[in-house]
Amino acid sequence: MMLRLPLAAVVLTLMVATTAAAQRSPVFVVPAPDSMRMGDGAFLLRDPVTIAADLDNVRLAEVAEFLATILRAQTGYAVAVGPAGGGSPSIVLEDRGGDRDAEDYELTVSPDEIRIAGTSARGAFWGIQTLRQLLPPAFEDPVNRQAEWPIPAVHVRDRPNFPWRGSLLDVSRHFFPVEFVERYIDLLSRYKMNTLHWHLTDDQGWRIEISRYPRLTEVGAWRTEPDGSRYGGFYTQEEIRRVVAYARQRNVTVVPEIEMPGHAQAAIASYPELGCTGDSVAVAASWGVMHEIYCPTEGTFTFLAEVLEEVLALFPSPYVHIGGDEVPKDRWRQCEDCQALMRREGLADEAALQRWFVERIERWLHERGRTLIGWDEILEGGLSTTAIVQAWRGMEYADSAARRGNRVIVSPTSHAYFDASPASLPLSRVLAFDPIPPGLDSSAANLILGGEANIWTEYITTANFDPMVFPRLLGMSQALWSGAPVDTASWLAQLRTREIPRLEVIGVRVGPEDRDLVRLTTTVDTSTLVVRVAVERGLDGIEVHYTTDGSSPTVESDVYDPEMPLDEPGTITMRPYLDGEPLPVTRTFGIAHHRARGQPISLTSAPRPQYRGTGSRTLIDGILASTDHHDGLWQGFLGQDLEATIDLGAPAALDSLTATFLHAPQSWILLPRSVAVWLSPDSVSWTPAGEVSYERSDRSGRDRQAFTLALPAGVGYRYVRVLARNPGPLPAWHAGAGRPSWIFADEIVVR
Ligand code: TNX
Repeated sequence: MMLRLPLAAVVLTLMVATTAAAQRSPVFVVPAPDSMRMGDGAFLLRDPVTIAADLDNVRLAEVAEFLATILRAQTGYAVAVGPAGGGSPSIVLEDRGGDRDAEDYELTVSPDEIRIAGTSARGAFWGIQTLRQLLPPAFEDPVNRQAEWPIPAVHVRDRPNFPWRGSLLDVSRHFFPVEFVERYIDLLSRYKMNTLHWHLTDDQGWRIEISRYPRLTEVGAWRTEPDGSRYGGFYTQEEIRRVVAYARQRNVTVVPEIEMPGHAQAAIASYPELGCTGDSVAVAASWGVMHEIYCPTEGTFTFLAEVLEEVLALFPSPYVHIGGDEVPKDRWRQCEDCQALMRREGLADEAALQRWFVERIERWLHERGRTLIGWDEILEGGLSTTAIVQAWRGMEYADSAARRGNRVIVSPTSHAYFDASPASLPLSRVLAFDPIPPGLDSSAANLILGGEANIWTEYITTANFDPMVFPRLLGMSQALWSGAPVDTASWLAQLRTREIPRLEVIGVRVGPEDRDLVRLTTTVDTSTLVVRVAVERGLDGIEVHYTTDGSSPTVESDVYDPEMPLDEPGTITMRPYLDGEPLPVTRTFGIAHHRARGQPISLTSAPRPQYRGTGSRTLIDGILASTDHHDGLWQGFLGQDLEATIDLGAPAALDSLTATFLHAPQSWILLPRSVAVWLSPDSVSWTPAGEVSYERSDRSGRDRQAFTLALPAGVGYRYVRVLARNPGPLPAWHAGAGRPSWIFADEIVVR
């Protein structure tokens, strides 16, 4: 006999506060300012715009003109720059007359006015770069025209943590045209990176015109590639002046690097007498460390001084980089004159000869008011403390340079070599970069000037430059400007939704983000119901740590072995780490044991092919999905109901049934209108067991919603049928109004 059950229609209205979206700051600035407080309302930028600044202050007038040029180009409005004091300007720029090199600024946007005040004009300039990021990405679109652009009211006080925030660009291994270099300088400047370290000479090409030595660019700028083709290029002095001026307008100092005594084969190919053998050599056409190095003769020093004289005339930078890295000494060892020189000068070995070489150049530069920078090899055998060391081989070199009293620029291979693929140097690791070696006392730490992102270009050309440099450059900017650490996952998420879209509008082809680099996929063995997580590695050296208590895994947590079966009930959280740094790809799922787990199930309509979950048994496989509808554990149905029939194998006394669905309206995923359940002893006669629905008023958010029904106690049923009704077309308020809704179903737990 059939027991008739009353239809339990439960309607609950859940008032879920719209959380995350409303609470997050309406602005996201890279690098994060020191302090940022939102105000009320917004300033409406509209035609015409007036910018007021003290025009007698040459640098400030130039900064004002820079802003005016951008505003004209992006808005089409009439933008006038006028003297301070008169009328009611839209934007006021101020130089508070402090230290000329000070980079701090204050930016106040209120509904009536925008005010940018720098301790110096240099600081005020950075305020402009912050202001640009308060505008939406669409502002960067050169053809988009709007009658007004609202800028949210905000008060920003900001200053950099490190004074040296640079990027090396190697133009020797591959050549980058002037326009490309300028574009990069513009991008550096947007993120408050203040130094372009221009690596102009190396074995594979000499790229700077030197009037006194024309063969450097007639011969040294060109190489014959293994396929016989000619490759090369160089910058004329006029082009170099243009780049330097372009950079100065953007607060970027261009520091030239003229490599010596090693990485000099292109120069020696041009003037063989600069080498120790006098033999003619070709400009190098392969990568690596070459043996041809400058011979320390008087002729070489005359050449270097004459080259550097022209370099100093072109670059107002107080710093000149002379390389100094990777100097094989065999040519010096085999050279009679070198050995004689060493005896004369009392130099014990070739390393001491290199020190002598660098000291001589250092003195020469010092007399001309310039500071020498060299790679950390210049530390070997002693070095004047007026020189700056650029540590690249590791943090320990930064540590020893600072301890002996030299100022240091830090760009270790571990964090700053953007020629490494994003898979081996992910953005999250760049973001975690701290140029101060651990354990350094504070007086030595003060000698750490900052760092650089090194773009060595053996394998980087204009074609793949963007994805190799972006978004990692933004991580470097954040690491060097903002002292306080950020929450990696939320910074990366905001970067993705707010700043990467801007870069894309600007035309930067942004490379892979960290979350694209590791994939964790959950599989289940349909017969044993053992779960495994496959770790698909784009990266070497990943360790996945996991917890089973719902907590977030740390490096101390257990390491997951992909062979390890997971079948104990509980919550499993996995998080990959690369060299101790977490990657933003956490995976959470639950394992539940229940009556229906692993039993035969049939569906009247199939899920969409891209959302099949773990296969035909997804809804009873014992794995509980996360809130990510792409996690491979959900089944998605588009515009259709879900109807599932489960065979429990034998009649059983049942207690409750819980079916879980995803609420993610912004992904067009709504909850089912209702979930109804029927029970049957024989799959022929069906008894309704109840129906449940939840009405959600929130139009955003993302969470799992369990639909639970109490089942009649004391009666044995073998078959269970669940019908989840699709809510129909997306409602009027939805961006996709009228289009079909998705419903996403996970486990049907029967107890
Ligand atoms: C080492 S870093 C070099 C460069 C190469 C780079 C490739 C440094 C001072 N020297 O010559 O381009 O490795 O990663």
